[in-house]
Amino acid sequence: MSTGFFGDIKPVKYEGPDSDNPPAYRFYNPDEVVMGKRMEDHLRFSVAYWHSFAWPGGDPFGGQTFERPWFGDSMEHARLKADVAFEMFTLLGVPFYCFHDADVRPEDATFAESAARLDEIAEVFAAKQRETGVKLLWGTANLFSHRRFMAGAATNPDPDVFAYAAATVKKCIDVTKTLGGQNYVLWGGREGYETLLNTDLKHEQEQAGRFLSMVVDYKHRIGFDGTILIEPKPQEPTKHQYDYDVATVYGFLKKFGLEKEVKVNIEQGHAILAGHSFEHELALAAALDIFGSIDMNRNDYQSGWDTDQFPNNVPEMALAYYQVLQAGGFTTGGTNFDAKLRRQSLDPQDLLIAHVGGMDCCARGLKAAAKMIEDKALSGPLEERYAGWNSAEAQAMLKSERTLEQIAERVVKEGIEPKPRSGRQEYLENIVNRYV
Ligand code: 3MF
Ligand code: MG
Repeated sequence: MSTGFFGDIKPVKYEGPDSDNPPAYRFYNPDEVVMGKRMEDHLRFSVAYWHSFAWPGGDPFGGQTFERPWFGDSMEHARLKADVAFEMFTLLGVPFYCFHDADVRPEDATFAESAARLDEIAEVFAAKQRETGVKLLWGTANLFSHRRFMAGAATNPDPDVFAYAAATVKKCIDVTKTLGGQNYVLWGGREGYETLLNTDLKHEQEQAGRFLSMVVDYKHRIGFDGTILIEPKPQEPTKHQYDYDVATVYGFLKKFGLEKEVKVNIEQGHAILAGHSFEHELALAAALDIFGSIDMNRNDYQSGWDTDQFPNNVPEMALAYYQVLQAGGFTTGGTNFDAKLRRQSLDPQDLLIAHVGGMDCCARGLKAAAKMIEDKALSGPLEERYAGWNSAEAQAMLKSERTLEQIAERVVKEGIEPKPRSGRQEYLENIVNRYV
């Protein structure tokens, strides 16, 4: 039965580019086949529970702007929130959702009571998943909002907080597994520091390594076959976060021997905060074989902080999906909108419209990327640029069949003088322009 929150709106449908009905898909057509696969199976859209249903609309200068009938601290509120959330997933026709423990139920007085409340809501979710066919893309624990985590969770100077965080993550993995979640995400919002003056960086790195190793052990012990994902972010809320970017996470995983066990959930806005482009982070993760999933939300380029806006820059998104497709596409991952409304967007319809627009932009980006791949628009020139490496002698250098001295000798003997060739950047940029 409908909660009535969204009025008498019908499920959002694909109506084609010419539709002027606001809640309609103009480009996202779930059944349309792109590069041999349905769009829905390529994009694997997911709604983030927290921004849409738990965030009150505050900013650093002001509090709540949204008035929602499910705001409150009781389990009744939590159940109403679940009703409205699944109503929205169904209206949008998204296949997945994601949540933190703290988004879905209020905490209780003790750890055990809070865990019991989580189980109670998980039962509600399980029934709704069966009823609607919506699935869990990933579960996660909120180890950053409560004051107990102010100095970190796994990297807290207090071992009791480390233990509390471990118990919380164990519980959240259990619930994620019960709900058939396809991944489990760890984002270390407080895993970092405010000042080195009070921080034993080496000790905290060891704590983080031990923590993650236990998570991976546990996953295998209980037979959870989802992917463990780390979500990099350089700073905010802490001044420096240990999971700074993809390269930093990879170094950390290598150090603790976890590079085959853990992948990354890359967020567009976090990539920008780290001084990279989104496509850089995606390409690097693919090259390192740790690409997992994406959070498709942008920052305002002027504000310099994490504004978590719905995506709307199709040319940028085309380059991102180009990397996703080049990496072979998603396996357990997907496109999660870790995006929130602007705090003046008060109406229930705004929630729908925001997701519809984001999904349409993703569809356009995906289609442009697929066309570039099918036409070998970029891969052709790329192959040509590296073609010299196909020669037997070049391969011998790569495959450690030559020493530095042997190479030096050949350079002299053959009188090798390299001839610079154009990188053709503007030519390639113009090619991309034809697709977006
Ligand atoms: C913060 C984020 C987080 C993560 C979430 C799951 C609150 O910038 O992006 O959202 O996505 O904690 O890891
Ligand atoms: Mg995120």
